[in-house]
Amino acid sequence: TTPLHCAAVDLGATSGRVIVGTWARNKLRLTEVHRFPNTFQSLGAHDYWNLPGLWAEVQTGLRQAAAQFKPIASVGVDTWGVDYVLVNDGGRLVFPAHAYRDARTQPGLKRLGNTRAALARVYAATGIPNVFYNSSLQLQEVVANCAAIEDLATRCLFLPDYFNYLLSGRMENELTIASTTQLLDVHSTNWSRQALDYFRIPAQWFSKPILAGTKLGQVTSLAELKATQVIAVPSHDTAAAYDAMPASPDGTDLFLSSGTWSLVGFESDQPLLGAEALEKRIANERTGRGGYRPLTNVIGLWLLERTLAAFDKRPKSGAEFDALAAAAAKLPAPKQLLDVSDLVFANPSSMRAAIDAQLKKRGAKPPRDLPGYARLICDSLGRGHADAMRAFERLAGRTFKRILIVGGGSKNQLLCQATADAAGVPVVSFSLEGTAVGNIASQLIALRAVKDLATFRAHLAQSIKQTTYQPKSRAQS
Ligand code: LRH
Repeated sequence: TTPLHCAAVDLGATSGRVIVGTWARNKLRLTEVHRFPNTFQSLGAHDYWNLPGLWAEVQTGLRQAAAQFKPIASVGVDTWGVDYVLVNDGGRLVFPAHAYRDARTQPGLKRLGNTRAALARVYAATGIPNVFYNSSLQLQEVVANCAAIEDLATRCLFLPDYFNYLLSGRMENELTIASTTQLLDVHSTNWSRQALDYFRIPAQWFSKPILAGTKLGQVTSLAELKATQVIAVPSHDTAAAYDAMPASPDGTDLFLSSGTWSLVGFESDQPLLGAEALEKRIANERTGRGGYRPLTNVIGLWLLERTLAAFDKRPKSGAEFDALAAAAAKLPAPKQLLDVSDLVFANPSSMRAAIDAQLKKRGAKPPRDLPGYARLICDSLGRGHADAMRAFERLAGRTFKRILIVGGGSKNQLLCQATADAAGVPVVSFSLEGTAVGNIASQLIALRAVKDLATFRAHLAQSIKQTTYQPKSRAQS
C-alpha cells in the first residue's frame, strides 16, 4: 500500500510544531518538520498572542511538510483551549487576540465565584467550573467594556477555528474547542442559551459546532498545498492528546496529558455534575465524537518553565535537562509540598518568588538551588495528579489501575515517578507528542484509512514504546 501523509499543526502556549504523520501498514511514523517557540506579549496592561507570527510559522512548517512529503493528503489544526478572535464577515480581526492569562477576567471570576446560585446554574448548564481563563469570562469582559464590539464583530472563532479559516476560507466552530468555553450546553452539542445570557454574549457570534472529521475543503491560502484537504480534528489540544492514549477498553486507565498544564481525566458517556464536582473543579469537556472527558486542570509544568526562567543557568538541551532531573532525584523528598491549586501561580511576575512566599506562609524554607526547585515542583505536581485521581474515583465510582501519560512531561522521569509514588498505581509513559498523534488519527479516520478510534488505538498500542514507573511506596489516600 502507498503511504499516506497527514500534517498536524499543533500550537501550544509555549511552543508550536508542524508534524507529518505517515501511515503505512497500520503504523504511524512521525516527522517533526518545524518547531518554534510561542509566547504571549504584554502591551500596556494586557497580554496578547502574536497571531501574524504564529501564522507565518504555520505556513513555514506546512511548506516544509509539502517539500519533504508528496502529497500531503490533509492537514488538521489543534491549539490550546479557550482563546478566540472576533472577526467581521470578511474575516478581518476587529479585536486583538488576548492571551488567557491576561488579568482582565478577574472581576468576572470573582463575581461569579461569589454568587453561589449563578455559579451552580452555569455549572449545571455547561459542566465547566469557574476558571480564570474561560472564554465566557473573556468575552463577557469585551462586551461589557468595549460597547462597539457588537457592531463590529459578526463571528467568534476559537483559535483552531481561525487557523482552519485562514487555511480553507471556511468559518466553523468545532466541538472540542467549543467545549472549553463554558458556553456550550453540557447535554447537547449546541450553545447554551442560559450561559450566553448570563455572560451577555451575543448568540449570533457562534454557529452549531461541527464534529471532528468534518472536511472543510481544500487549502486555499498556500499554493504548495492546494490539493490538500483541511480536516477539522479534535481541535482542542487536550482532546487530541486524549485520543492518542492507547487505553485499555475497560475504562480503568486515567489519562494525563502533561505539558504547560497537567490535564488529568478520563473518558465517559456521561458528564460528572453536581455540587461536589463543581467544588473539585471538574470540567466536562468533549471528545471529537461528542462524548465527555471529565478532567481537572492541575497547574502543570508551567511551574517549572517559569521557575527555570528565573535561573541564569537553566538547561538548554535535553541532556542538560536530564542532568538537572538526575540531581533533583538524588535529593531527599521535600518536607513540605506546594499547594499547586493556589491561584498565585497563574501568572506571577516571578514564579520563584511566588513559590518562596507560599512556602514561607506554610512555615517551610525555600529550596537551595535549581535541582531543589525541580524536585519540589515535580513532587507537588505528582501529589496534585494523585489528588485528582482520588476525587474522580470517589465521584465517578471508578477505580483506576494505571495512569497513562503523554505530552512533553511524559519524558520527565522525575514527574512520572513522583506521580506513580503519590497515586500508588503504575504510570505508563509513552514519550509521545500525543496532541499531534490524536490530530493525525482523526484525519486518518476521516480519510477512511483507519476504521475508527478504537482501531487506531489498538494499532498504536502494538507499535508504541512505553516505560512503566512502578510506585515506590503505597500512597495514603
Ligand atoms: C492545554 C490547554 C488546557 C486548557 C488551557 C487553556 O494546552 O488546552 O486544556 O484549556 O490550555
